Amino acid sequence: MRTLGLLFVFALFLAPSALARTEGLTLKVSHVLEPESHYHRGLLELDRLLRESSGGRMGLSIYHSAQLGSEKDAVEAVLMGTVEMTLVSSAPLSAYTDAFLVFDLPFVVRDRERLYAWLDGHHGRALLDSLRSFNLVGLGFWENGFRHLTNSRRPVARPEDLSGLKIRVMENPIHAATFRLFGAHPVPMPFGDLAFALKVGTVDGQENPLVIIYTSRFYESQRYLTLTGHFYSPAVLLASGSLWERKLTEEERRLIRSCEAKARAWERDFSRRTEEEVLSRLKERGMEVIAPDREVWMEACGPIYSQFEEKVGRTLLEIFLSSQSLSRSDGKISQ
Ligand code: EAX
Repeated sequence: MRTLGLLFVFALFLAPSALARTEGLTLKVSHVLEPESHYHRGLLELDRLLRESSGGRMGLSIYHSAQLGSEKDAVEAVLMGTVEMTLVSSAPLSAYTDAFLVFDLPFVVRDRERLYAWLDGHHGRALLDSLRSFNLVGLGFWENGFRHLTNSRRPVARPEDLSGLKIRVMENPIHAATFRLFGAHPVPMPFGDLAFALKVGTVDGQENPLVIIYTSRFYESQRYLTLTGHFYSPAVLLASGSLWERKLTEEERRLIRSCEAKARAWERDFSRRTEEEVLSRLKERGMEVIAPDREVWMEACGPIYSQFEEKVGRTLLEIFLSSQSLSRSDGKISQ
């Protein structure tokens, strides 16, 4: 009896939250995209996997369409512990760790498989772990995708066609600088304000993966689509450090990690699989699609690399480029 009592006290000490928890655990997770988006579908898959493997004890409640604020707000809420998780593009994380800027360089990602290998290996893990000092737990890199350009004014085939156009960019220094080199007026703005800004003409264009252009119905105000693929955005699934350390048991953390890995693979696959279908739907909705000479765009933004290499970190940049089989000469990168 005494041993049993001691064991019980010991178990309480080891796993206070699980024993104290009489009800299931529903984790609040936010994102800024629409319910048909790859983010939302991937999170639904994570919810399904969590429920299935926890026997219904654990699940997600998903807040979409920036209901809980912009990506910047969402990261802050997770850091403060008021929201448990968020799925955001990696671009806003450069406000915390400069190293995230490496993905924001134009044309730095050419091959998804090579990128996934880097993100899922020790380099990616180290990057996610650098967020721990901000009370953020980076669970894994999901996919936002290759970004393409849309506008309401004219067919854009070369950077000079952008001259005088106001293009919304993410709140990220490399994105703004790149569009300045392309000759546009970059306008940094949170995603939640974008659809309205396009509709009323505050900006003439924007850039995002095809799945977002479709699910956020940007085709309603944007006639021209240029398949530049100038940036690739990874997405990061973040959990609050307070949740992770204080509210979850070891077993629950293990379960979340294993479901996250499966949902991540599912979401990447979904994102890739639907790209072609989404492009044909955008054409059906009346978008004029331009396939530009990408070399010309690469040339135009070459100076960005030397401009930002110190901020990104020279060593990190070299390691990343060589992992992607890219090399740099005269400030330009090539395969
Ligand atoms: O993470 O802001 C953007 O354009 C992003 O693609 C979006 O927030 C998804």
